[in-house]
Amino acid sequence: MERTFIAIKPDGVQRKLIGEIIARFEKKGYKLVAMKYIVPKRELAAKHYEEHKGKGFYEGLLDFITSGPIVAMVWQGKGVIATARKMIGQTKPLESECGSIRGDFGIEVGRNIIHGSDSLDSAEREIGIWFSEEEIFDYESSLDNWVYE
Ligand code: DAT
Ligand code: MG
Repeated sequence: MERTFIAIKPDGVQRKLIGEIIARFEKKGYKLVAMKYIVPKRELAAKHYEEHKGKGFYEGLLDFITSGPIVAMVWQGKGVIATARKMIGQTKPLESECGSIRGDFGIEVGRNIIHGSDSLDSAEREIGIWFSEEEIFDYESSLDNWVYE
């Protein structure tokens, strides 16, 4: 089953959006299979955002993502990578649809609340950076038959 890496960034935590965000993914029908609450080390953040190395916002992005606790998660389910990106919205919150997380709760690109993997390759890469196999729990849920036909 498909998996994606989702992180509630320091602004999302400070803004008390942890419960709201987790509830949206739960209510959609996706399964939380891994979660940790951490202040990321700069080395970890740099690995996560290595595709942006050299860009003007890169150092500031690392400063921000390492500035406080974040909620790192793996969510599992059919189509979860693309659907999570829809649920999250566009990179710039002001360009995000209302109803999406960034569209509903954010204004600035540097305070856009949440991260989500953008492809199968990045999902696999990011999950591998943040979690070991033993930290991911693919359990059976009695709700599975009510979510999937
Ligand atoms: P996304 O998080 O939607 O995948 P991205 O991968 O292009 O967006 O960029 C990663 C993060 O970097 C993004 O969530 C916020 C920050 N960022 C991107 N573009 C930026 C810009 N032009 N100015 C400031 N921060 C930016
Ligand atoms: Mg990205």
